[in-house]
Amino acid sequence: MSVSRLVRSKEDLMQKRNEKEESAAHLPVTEVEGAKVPWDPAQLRKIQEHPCFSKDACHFFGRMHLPVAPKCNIQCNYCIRKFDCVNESRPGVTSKVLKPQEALERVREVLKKVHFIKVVAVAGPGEPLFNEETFETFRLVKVEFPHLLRCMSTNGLLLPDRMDDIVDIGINTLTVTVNAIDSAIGAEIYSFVNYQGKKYRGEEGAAILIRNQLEGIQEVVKRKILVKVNTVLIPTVNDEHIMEITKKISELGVYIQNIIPIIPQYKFAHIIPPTPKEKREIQEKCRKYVMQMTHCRQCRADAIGRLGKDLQHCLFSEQK
Ligand code: CLF
Ligand code: SF4
Repeated sequence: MSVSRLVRSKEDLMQKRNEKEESAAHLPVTEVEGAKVPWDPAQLRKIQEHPCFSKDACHFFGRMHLPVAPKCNIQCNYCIRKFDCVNESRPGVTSKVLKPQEALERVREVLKKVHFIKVVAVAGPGEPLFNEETFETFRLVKVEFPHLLRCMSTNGLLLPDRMDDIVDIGINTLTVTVNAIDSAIGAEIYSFVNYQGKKYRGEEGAAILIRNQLEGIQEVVKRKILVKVNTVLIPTVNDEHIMEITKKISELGVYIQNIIPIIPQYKFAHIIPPTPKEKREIQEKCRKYVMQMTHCRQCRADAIGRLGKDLQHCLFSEQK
């Protein structure tokens, strides 16, 4: 890109940013349990540099995932657990797990070479809230790099239990994967839910997961953390249920939704994935209730760089 085009693009971005800030002043106030909760203008300003929460930002700014969370506490029927969590990652990819101190060193090393990283995130390879290393890592990174946005992607089971810790480590943006709000549909999607030392199956397990996801989202929104909901679109299982999910999360004050087409594997290997047209049609309907993300690149749990332009292979040879 020529220098003049780059400058023009940056000016365009600044103008759009100003327009957004202006419109942010008129954003509808979210109601949570009858209380009015406006989106926090400070958080909204910050996400103008978040490549997933702002489509404009994805051309200029990048994110860095720290793969510090190997264990998971549920079993999604579309996930083969030897790979990264597919709720936020490309299937079939395994990231090398780092210890918190190693993750901090990786941030130091990357920031020396790559100056457009604005977000540091934990998105696997398992469930971030089920691994103490996630909290330890964010604590370390927060002290040394307080200016970076802190982002996390979770299945939401432990959200109510870990709320204070989420606030303590200063999470700015949170993604929760919600594939059903009806436990009968959830029972088709999750084989089991492992909660507080006990394994629950069927509708009982799905009901615990859904309750904690919705209660957790509500509490997180109250704490002025911006929430994205990922929803895996599974034809014949939850496709006709997606609008209900979207209406519900709209009531909870979710900022943006990312509808991801299922990649058939494991117990859902027989499912025919939605066509791009089918996905777009559902997004169009859902857009009336919650802003839709259309630029997700289904990153790996160790992705570094701008979306779709990952640098980890060039920076670290073990991440093939
Ligand atoms: Fe990572 Fe996710 Fe945070 Fe982004 S990714 S934890 S919100 S910093 Fe982004 Fe990647 Fe799509 Fe995720 S493009 S898979 S939406
Ligand atoms: Fe797999 Fe993620 Fe589901 Fe856990 S939450 S089973 S890692 S897709």
